[in-house]
Amino acid sequence: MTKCRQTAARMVAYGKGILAADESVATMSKRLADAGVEPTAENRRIYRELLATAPGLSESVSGIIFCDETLRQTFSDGTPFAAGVSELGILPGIKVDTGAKPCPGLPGETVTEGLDGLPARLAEYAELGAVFAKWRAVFKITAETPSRGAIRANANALARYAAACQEAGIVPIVEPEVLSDGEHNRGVCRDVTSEVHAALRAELALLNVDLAGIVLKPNMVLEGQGYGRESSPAEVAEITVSVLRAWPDDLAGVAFLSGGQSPERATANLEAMQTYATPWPLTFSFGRALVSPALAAWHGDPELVSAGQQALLERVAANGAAVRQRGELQSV
Ligand code: 5MM
Repeated sequence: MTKCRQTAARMVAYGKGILAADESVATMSKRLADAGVEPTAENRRIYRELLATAPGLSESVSGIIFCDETLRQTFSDGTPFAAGVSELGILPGIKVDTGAKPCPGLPGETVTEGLDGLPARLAEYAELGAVFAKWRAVFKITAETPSRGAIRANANALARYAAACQEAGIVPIVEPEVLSDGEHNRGVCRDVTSEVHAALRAELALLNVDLAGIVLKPNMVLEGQGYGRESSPAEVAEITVSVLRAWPDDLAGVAFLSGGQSPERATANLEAMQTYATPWPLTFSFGRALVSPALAAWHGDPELVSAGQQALLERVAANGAAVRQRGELQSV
């Protein structure tokens, strides 16, 4: 088994998921400011240390995705983040894309950038302790989008990133996110997500990416936020799994993003997925659905670090319990 396959298997190990704490400096600063916390590098560090050191986090969290800033920071005791979480039994990961930027030729659409110099950056991140990486492509549903051009450009970039990661011995989390903005029904989201995944599979194959050494991080198939009726967990699970069935059996695993769902809805949908027998585990790689309650509980008060950690642990435990139902609930 290659190193990437071994790491990927650990990332999606039974009962565990991934914590996405890789907000860019701009996004994290805004979230801190919205919570009444001064958006300084030190406060971003304190917040990420609060998350990473929540007692017992590794019971249900296999890995944490950090951003460049955090990977270069240390815990309060001087231990670098990567070494610190490794000692806690958690795999350190790094977001390596440089963001979704306007795509030339396609007004209103984006292509995620970060390929220039990527092999050298991956080598440095490996030196800093990262064993997996993440790259997110973003697709918005409107009457005209996503276009075939945007789908192809982003799928190609995701595949080039994935191939570069595997050459560096780093597992790529491959994240094609179809946003839930819009008034479409979940059938439209299914069709767009299917088209995006098909393009992605084709590009991954052309670049000889080993599916057993990647983790797919897709959106759940949902209605648009403005649609008016929320699909039930059973409906979300059925339609999401129907899309994922196109992926070969050797894919290491699927770890969903939460995509702006409430923490409770994301967990309920994840739990409903477990009723389906699939060749790959279906787990979580949530950002907001795990950390929003923690940020609200802490809101920068040093006296409330423990309260913030408890809020995180509550969501982590709920999602860990959900994915531990795999095997017990499977009926299809
Ligand atoms: C944690 O946020 C990640 C990075 O966001 P920016 O680069 O835009 O600041 C983001 O990619 C995240 O990992 C995924 O979207 C999943 O997060 P959610 O909140 O959708 O589960």
